[in-house]
Amino acid sequence: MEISELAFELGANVFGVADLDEIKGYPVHPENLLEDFKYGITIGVKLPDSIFDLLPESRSLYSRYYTVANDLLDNIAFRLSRYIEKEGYKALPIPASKIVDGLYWSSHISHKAIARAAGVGWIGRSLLLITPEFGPRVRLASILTDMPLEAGKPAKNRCGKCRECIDNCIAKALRFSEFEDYPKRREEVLDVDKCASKLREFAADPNKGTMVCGICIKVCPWGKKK
Ligand code: B12
Repeated sequence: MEISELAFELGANVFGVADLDEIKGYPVHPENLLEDFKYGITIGVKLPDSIFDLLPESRSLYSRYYTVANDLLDNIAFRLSRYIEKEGYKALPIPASKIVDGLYWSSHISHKAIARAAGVGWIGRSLLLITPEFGPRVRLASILTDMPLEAGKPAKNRCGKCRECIDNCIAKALRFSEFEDYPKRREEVLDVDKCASKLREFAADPNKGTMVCGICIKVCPWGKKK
């Protein structure tokens, strides 16, 4: 069985492979994280459209399925890693949503960087990974491996003149910036503090309890029913 077939069987809705040379220079943690690995597998699960279409009223629902999606992604990444090891290769699953302490709102590696390099989508003006099929309505995880796989080609930005995310961000945290593949600095596009404080506001609400907002996801035309 192909590893992509197994991923879809386990519940993934998006699958791709990136040659890690494509993200050479990206600040990973720890620094030698990529040493043993040649490829980055990207997996994504799609959240139900209604969760986003009914925002902001549905934010407590989004809060619950945000966690369900993370758990499913971590489960799929865990089981794919076992499959890769049984095939005699190395595999390191990276959790869907883990902020590494001490790093300014960063993690071990950027799932979006791997997904873009794999060609499953592009980095949009919301700074989110936009897929042609589901827009940004997917959550991501990654598996690093030395298993010989066929890598995809990085995807080009297809946001065009659209700025729905920027104009509708309730924290006014998004800035307009012209970039083809990805902004050299995250801060060119996203005021992290403004976004994070809005998320903290929602997380403080007992009916929600997790750092979710979702408006930049809701308004993206690529995610809306065609
Ligand atoms: C820390 C974090 C946050 C922080 C900081 C945001 C940020 N973008 O860094 C805060 C709390 C603000 C946040 C907010 C949100 N987050 Co968040 N977050 C993360 C987390 C845990 C780490 C991200 C990280 O390391 N950032 C560091 C910066 C530098 O990298 P980056 O933003 O990931 O992407 C940059 C690089 O990839 C770069 N790049 C791409 N290719 C290459 C190649 C090279 C060589 C280089 C140098 C750079 C580069 O381009 C990107 C833009 O600069 C990731 C999970 C993960 N491990 O990736 C989830 C993640 C990015 N978040 C996610 C989501 C959904 C959100 C929210 C919508 C929350 C919500 N659910 O309502 C908001 C949206 C904010 C926005 N519009 O970006 C999803 C995005 C899914 C998607 N389709 O894109 C992720 C992937 C979680 C998941 N498992 O799906 N988040």
